[in-house]
Amino acid sequence: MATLRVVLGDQLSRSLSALDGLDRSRDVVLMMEVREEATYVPHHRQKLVLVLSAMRHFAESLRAEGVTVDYVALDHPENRGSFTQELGRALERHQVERVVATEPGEWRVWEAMRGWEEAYGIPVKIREDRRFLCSREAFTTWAQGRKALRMEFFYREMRRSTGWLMDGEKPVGGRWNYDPENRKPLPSDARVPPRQRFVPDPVTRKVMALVESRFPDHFGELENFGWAVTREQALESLHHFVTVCLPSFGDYQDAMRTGEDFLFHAVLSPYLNIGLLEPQEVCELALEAYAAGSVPLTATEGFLRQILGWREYVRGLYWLRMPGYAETNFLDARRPLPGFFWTADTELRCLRETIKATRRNAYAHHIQRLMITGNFALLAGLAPAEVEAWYLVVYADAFEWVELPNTHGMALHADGGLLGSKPYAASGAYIDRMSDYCRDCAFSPKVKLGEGACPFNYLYWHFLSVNASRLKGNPRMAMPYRTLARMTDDRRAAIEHQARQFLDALD
Ligand code: FAD
Ligand code: DLZ
Repeated sequence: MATLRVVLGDQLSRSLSALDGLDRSRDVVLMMEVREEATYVPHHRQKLVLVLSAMRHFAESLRAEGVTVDYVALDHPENRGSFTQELGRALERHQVERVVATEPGEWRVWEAMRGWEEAYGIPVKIREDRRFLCSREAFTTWAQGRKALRMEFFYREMRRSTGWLMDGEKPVGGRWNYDPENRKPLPSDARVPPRQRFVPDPVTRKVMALVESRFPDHFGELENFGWAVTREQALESLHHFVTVCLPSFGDYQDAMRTGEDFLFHAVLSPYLNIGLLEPQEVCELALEAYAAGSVPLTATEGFLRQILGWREYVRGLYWLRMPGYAETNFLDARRPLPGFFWTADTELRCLRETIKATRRNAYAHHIQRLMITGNFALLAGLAPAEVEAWYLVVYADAFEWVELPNTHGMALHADGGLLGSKPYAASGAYIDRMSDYCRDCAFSPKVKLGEGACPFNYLYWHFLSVNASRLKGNPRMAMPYRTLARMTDDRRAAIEHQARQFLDALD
């Protein structure tokens, strides 16, 4: 039976279920560059280049195996601009009896895909995406009947089922989680290894020119483009990370330093998310390094937790709760996104540096995303939908299944605590402890109120104050609310006044 096999831009894995049973003599693999995917949000230009160049390289690698690939380029004169429309046009070109695809990563595309069979009157088989360590079905089973869907308990189940870092029924080292050891500030004399960059080859350069000409107004610098665009390059990055950075990853996971955009982080999320790497092989390589004695347990566990724990958990949650998940707004946050999220034109140095790095690299590490831009959005009461759209635009690794739970749930607490037991709200003291941003800032984290006070300080108390009816009953918030209650009325009024002035100026 001749089959048309659809491969999307984040499905660039040879092991993809849509390619199971591929018959080289009859089947056709369809890959489509379409305008709708580049513009449903105006992605960072580096993300566009990464996805399109990696797609083109993947198509070449299939062709080198003797597979027939029908590749529709973005600038093909007849390109109709969307997956559904392009599938229709492809079905006019090919005599096939069925279409096979792998379930997509985003709800939006899933809905479109489910309409294909009816739209074109041809059998469409949508197969499971097996590239995750926990299937959607297994996550649903785990979630059934639970009051709280905490990541930590999910992660323990995943440790048990994979046997990774397990000593029989017990976690290796006697603890499940070494998070408290993963929060050291970076010593001022610490040396950070340089990052690998891959010089753009002719395929990438051609895509860069295409993106420059078609999407000149999209956010982000392109000159720095150095992402891996092939599986071989992504594997090189993985090995570099495990041998050079992973040993220090655990200690400095939460640290931030001006000009050090990557520190000891993996910088592998874009490759995992588009399929150039698979989570299993990434975890296994880290575990091998641990077994060989070259990486400490704290770093290995810390890293494993991110991939086996957080990454699988947010994906499970996304599919469990969509489409309603995106609609909640527990804190009733409504303020529009300030313009400086795009321009970096702000006096707050932590925000300025994080946004500049984001523009430069289409990357910021987790703590910058959560505790700088995310924390500000939370404290300032920015509207979840606007913040989520920003996160989906600006990072090379941004796909809704992973971006939305992290932004809506973890950073903004807009899901009312489904993902996190309390909001990740912090004042300037946290930023000062974990970074060097405060050093040359126009504001001081030591000044709580009045002239020169760090806005994170008074916004923090203002946030608690305006959300008291929603958060005061949370046992994990008891301590800050007790502190707030001990403040004099005058002090509370002064906080309110300064916070209002600051927020009004944002508007
Ligand atoms: P490391 O810190 O080195 O971690 C290793 C790997 O673990 C990552 O490559 C990633 O695959 C996985 N991982 C770590 N933390 C998470 C997490 N919280 N959720 C899911 N996977 C995780 N990650 C994305 O992949 N895409 C997104 O669009 C995205 N948006 C985010 C938005 C916000 C507001 C926040 C707070 C986090 C977001 N994250 C997102 C999670 C995390 O910040 C990134 O995965 C991480 O920064 C990627 O950099 P890295 O590869 O150097 O990761
Ligand atoms: C992100 C992206 C972009 C920018 N362009 C394309 C494209 O032209 N063709 C394609 O197949 N995929 C692209 N992607 C990735 C898709 O947006 C992704 O496959 C869906 O969001 C489903 O997860």
